[in-house]
Amino acid sequence: MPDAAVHIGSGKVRELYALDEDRLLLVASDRISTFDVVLPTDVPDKGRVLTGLSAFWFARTRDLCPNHLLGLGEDGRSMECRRLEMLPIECVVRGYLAGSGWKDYRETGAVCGHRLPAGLPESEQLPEPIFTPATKAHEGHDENITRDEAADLVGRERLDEVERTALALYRFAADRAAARGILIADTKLEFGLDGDGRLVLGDEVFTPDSSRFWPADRYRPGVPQPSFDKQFVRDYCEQLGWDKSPPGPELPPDVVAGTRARYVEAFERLTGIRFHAYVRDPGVVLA
Ligand code: PZK
Repeated sequence: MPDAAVHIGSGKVRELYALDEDRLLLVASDRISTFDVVLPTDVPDKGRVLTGLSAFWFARTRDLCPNHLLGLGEDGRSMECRRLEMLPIECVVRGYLAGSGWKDYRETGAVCGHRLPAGLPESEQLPEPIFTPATKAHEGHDENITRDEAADLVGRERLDEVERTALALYRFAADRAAARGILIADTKLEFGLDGDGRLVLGDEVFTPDSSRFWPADRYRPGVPQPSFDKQFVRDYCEQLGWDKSPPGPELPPDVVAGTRARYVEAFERLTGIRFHAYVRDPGVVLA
């Protein structure tokens, strides 16, 4: 950590520092959350896996949209970023019916104004991916909004640009991931504007914390799907009978080890790069 860095924000499992006027440092911890609660036990290397995956996707989507990545820390868990004027919306793209998308569809037949075919089962793949913006409320409690509400926040033309870009990014990542046995059911992207008003992709991208990753070989519409990364943690918590209010339970060593292995497996499958090679030299994901 550069000693001049000033702490300017905390996410549930990440920290944000200012390096200077134009640059930020985004540091991913090994903390893990489940059912919206951060657990007291770390999952070793989780921060490195998420940072490496994000950097991998940033490097491969630059032609679809410029992004804020400037460089990786030699620890592999921090990213130096361009400072942006962030847009006040969460840009969610859904390829499958899960989470709040499934809930809204069941209740209204539509998600964020997208009218969908009747009779779709939970977890079904949508005919086309849809852009479903949300407000930036306190973490984990974002509220879906319509296109008109999103346009009031960022302007109609900017929203059209964001929608086109978000859909193109999702298609790119979801296609590659599916070919490697991981379904990206949905994802949350965050965009900002640079000093010239150009749209720039920020935050973290196509990680298991910003997206729903499902194992493709167990995909079966009609029921909730297991999480690629957090299923051991969820199963353990359910088996304990924890009421899902803080504090969360400590995780036993076998659950930690199994979960770490799933994160590393996601990294290796999606990137085609061995995780130990990334730890030795984080720059391998940028090549
Ligand atoms: C920015 N966050 C989310 C909050 C975190 C992350 N490139 C950027 N320029 C300006 N602001 C941000 C970014 C990015 N990315 C991101 N909030 C502001 C956030 C707290 C902790 F790790």
